[in-house]
Formats: sequence, C-alpha cells, structure tokens
Amino acid sequence: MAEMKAPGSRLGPAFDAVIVGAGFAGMYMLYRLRRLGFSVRAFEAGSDVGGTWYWNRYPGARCDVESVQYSYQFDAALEQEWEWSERYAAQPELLRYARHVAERFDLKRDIQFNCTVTSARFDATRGHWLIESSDQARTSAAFCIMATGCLSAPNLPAFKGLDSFAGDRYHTGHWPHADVDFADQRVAIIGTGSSAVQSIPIIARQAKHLYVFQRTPNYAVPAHNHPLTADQLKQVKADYAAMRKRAKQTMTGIDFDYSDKKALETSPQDRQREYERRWRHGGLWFLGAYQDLMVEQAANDTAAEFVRGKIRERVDSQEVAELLAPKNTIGCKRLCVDIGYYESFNRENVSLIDVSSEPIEEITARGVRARGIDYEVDAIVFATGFDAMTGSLLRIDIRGRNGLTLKAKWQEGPRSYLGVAIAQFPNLFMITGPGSPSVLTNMLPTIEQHVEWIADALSFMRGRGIALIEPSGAAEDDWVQHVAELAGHTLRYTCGSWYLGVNIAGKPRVFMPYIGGFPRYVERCNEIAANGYQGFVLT
Ligand code: N01
Repeated sequence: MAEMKAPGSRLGPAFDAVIVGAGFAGMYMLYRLRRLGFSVRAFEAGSDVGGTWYWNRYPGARCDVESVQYSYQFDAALEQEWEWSERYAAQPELLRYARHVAERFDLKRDIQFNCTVTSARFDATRGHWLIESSDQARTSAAFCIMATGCLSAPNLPAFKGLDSFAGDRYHTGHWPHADVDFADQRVAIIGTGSSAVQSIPIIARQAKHLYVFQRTPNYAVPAHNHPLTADQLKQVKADYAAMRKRAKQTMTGIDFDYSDKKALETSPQDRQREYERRWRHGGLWFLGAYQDLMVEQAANDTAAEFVRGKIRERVDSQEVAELLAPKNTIGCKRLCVDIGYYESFNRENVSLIDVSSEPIEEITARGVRARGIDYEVDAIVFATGFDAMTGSLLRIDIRGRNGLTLKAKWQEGPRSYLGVAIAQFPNLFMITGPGSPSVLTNMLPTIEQHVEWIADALSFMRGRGIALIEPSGAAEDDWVQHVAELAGHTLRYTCGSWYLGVNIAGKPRVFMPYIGGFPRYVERCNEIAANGYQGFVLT
C-alpha cells in the first residue's frame, strides 16, 4: 500500500485533516482549513469537484432554490464576480460554478480525485485516523471530516431480474458523463420524485415513447424559471449582504416571504387568493403561505387541495390527473419544483403506469413487467432516489474507539451531537450530518455554518493544545431526544419519505434532519462553542 506523508511530518499523522468529498462542503472545508494553516488532503470519488452536481447530470437537473441564494457567501468578491444566468441554475452551470471556485482558490492541488475512501479507523494508541481508499492508498490525519453529502448514495432497489435487462440502464443520481440521447427510443422511468419530475418533460420530448412507473404521486409547483436580466443581477449584487442576513433569520435559510398567518384563521377566498399568488410566483415559496401548513392537517389539506385542483387543470385526461394527484400531506415528502411536468402527460408518447397497488413484478431482458403486462423498452431510467443522509457515511467502514463501527452504533438510527460529531468517534466531524438542519434548509449556508464551526473548533483546540474532541454520551443522548421531539410536532411523519428512511428496506424509521429551523440551530451551536464546547469531552 502506498503511504502518503505530508512533508516534514515524521512523528504525527500525515495530515492535520483529511476531508472526504469535494462537493460544496468539502471544497469550502479545504479552503477554510488551509487558510488557517492546517495541512489538509481531500479525497473525491469523482474526477472533478462539484459533488451532487457532478453526479446528477440527468436531463433537466437543476436547483430548486434560486441560484442567487444557492451560492457561497464567504467571499464577497466571488459573490460579485459570478453571474447566474437563470432564476434556477441548471446542473451544467452549477458545475461550472464549482469548478470556478476550485480554480479561483486553487483547491485542486490538495484534492485527490478518482479516489473513493473505503475505510476510516480511529487509532487510539496514536490518537489519529487511518484512512484507506479504493486505489490502495493509505494515509493518516488528526481529524477526519466527512463531506460526503446527504443525497449521494444512489438507491437501486433490488428488482427481480434487474441484471437481465439487455438495454441501457441509468440511475439519475449516477448519470453518465457522455451525452445520452433517447431519440427514437422506448424508455421506462421508474419513480416520480424530484429527479423524475425534472427529467420526464425532457425525456418525453426526446423519446419515441416514455412509460412512467409511478408508485406514489408527488406534489409539484411550477418553477416559472426565467433568465436573469442584467438589471436583476445588479439589484441582487447590491443587496447580497442584506439578503444573506434576512435568509439566516428564516427557518430554511432562504430569503422567502414567510407568512405568519394561519390558513385555518383565513377565509377560503383569501386563502385561495394567497395560494394563487404564490403559485404564480413559483417555487418552494408556495409552502410559506401559512405557518400552520406543516403542523395542522386541516390547514395542510387546504394547500394540498389547491395543488390537486391545478393538476386537474393542467392534465387533459381526468383519469390520468386523478392518478397524478397526491392524496398525502403536501410538503411531507420534499415538494417538487417543475417545468412542464404535468403537461408531459398530455403527450401521446407518454404513458403513466400506476404501480401503487401492485409493485413492479420484474425487470426482464426486454423491459419492465408490471400488472401482468410487459413494457418493452430500449432503456430504463431508475429515478429511485438515495439512501439519504446516512447512506454515504455507512458505505465507508468507519470505526471509532475500541473498533466500534458506525454501522453498529447507528443500527437503530443515526445518533450524533448537533449532527456534526459522534460519541466514541473522536476528531471525526460530519458536514450536514443527520441531526442537523441540512436537507430542510438551503444547503449552501448550512454547509458554510458547519464548516466555519468545525474550523473554529480546530483552531480552539490548536490554541489550547487539545488533542481530541468528542461528544459525551449524555450530550449526544440529549440531542438525539431533542431532534426526535421536534420532529414529533410536524406532519412530516405522515408519509413514507426518505427523511424517515422509509425508502430503504431495513433502514430504521427515524426522522433524520433537525426540524427546529436554521436560526435556532445556529444559536445552539454558537452557545456550545462559546461555553468552551459544552457537551464535548476535550483531551
Ligand atoms: O428520489 P425520491 P429523487 N418501485 O426518493 C420511487 C433532492 N433532489 O432522486 O415515493 C417503484 O424523492 C419512489 O416511490 P415512493 C430532493 O431533496 C433535488 O427524485 O417511494 N417506485 C419515488 O417516486 C429530493 O427529495 C432536486 O412510493 C420506486 C422515487 O422512486 C431528493 O433529492 C432534484 C421504487 C424516488 O424519489 C431525492 O429525489 C432532484 C420501487 N421499488 C433531487 N423504489 C432539486 O430540484 C423507489 N421508487 C434540487
């Protein structure tokens, strides 16, 4: 095995910190630690930076948070020089942005690409981490920082006959880098989550025929995407600092107009007007209409019925519209933001196959068999989502004190302190781990907050000669309980979402993200740091 050593480090670990992943989280962590004078190495499975936006190249992939908000804010010059072209940036532009950041801050010299970290083990004798990767390399670091992403372990369900299919097979979360052209092809797409909602309109325009296999319909609101004009960009750039500040005061870290009114205290006419106004504006903003939408089922029903009405208006066949109209709580699963999704089902070359009551029977050499019918296709697109939040961590053999595996520790669900550190795993940090707001917020500010908090902790330790940091078992227990208690007050328990791990066979049913909102979470993190890292054991 190759051993990588940092220059001049004969006794200690090769690096002060190893970062796993070079998406937006890993890139900023690298930048921050390097500026503080730590020696750092990042490992990335892909051949380039970008994380989510490197892997999710499926047709139509784009962000559902407005580009000007889904961007770094740590460097004012970067913010001013980058020009977003559209309200919601598409994947190629987001990837260009990631590459620009990497180049601008000369990050790539400390990133090892095409290198999947396979194991990370805490060596208690030496007090550091031993990290191994797929290319047989082995290194060591005082700190191991997981920037592995929340939605980066694709889920490919074990369909019977999966490997027998003779045509082309794709997963939206692991899309090929070469162009995929579905012209003149018969295509099946399995799943109707955000990835499918974005890709279906485009695949439908290319393919000879598209069969959409839907198990659960999803709510989608229109994006009303548009190019950003020079004037709009100028206004945003003049207001960036204030906008970021406003955003940090909202639950989601997005500068939205969140109403403080309640749907159930508003007349049906006013409610309809407000939903209509938000529908015309477009995007996730729709769910900010009333503060009781995610707490009171009756309030939620009013928004859900409004969207169902819109689906009936947009889809010509009322039979298809009824199948597409979700019956569950709106916002329980992640709300989708669409560009022409429902209208795709008005096309003659698109068929909706309802597999809600009878699961897909099998994948055959020639296609998909469902409800006793063989759908012969040239290609199958699996838009079947991810083993969210814990998948990317548990696919690495992570071992803490006394050889304790993370898999064993998290057997009944993820346990952490602040979603950033884990008892029995000293000097291991997670960026946007389970137990932090992460996927319920705008990922970029959330990432920045974690990175800065971790960097501050490392500086604090260096300044005081502290070698190890890890949460106490009691602090972790309290946090896990707090996260669960908060989640119990929302309607998000009412459906089988990936937030709860329900989409993965055998995964414990635990609501993984922290639902108390970004400001409250940040305040708690800051208090803990200000109190000398309260709840952590420092050695
Ligand atoms: O995955 P999903 P996704 N048989 O888990 C179906 C983010 N994202 O990749 O609901 C048949 O939402 C499954 O059915 P069901 C965003 O946070 C963001 O679309 O389990 N169907 C479901 O329909 C999002 O929430 C953007 O009944 C099966 C689908 O596959 C998250 O990523 C864009 C099945 C999976 O939907 C995940 O989205 C894209 C089976 N055996 C993604 N197994 C933005 O806009 C699964 N399904 C930024």
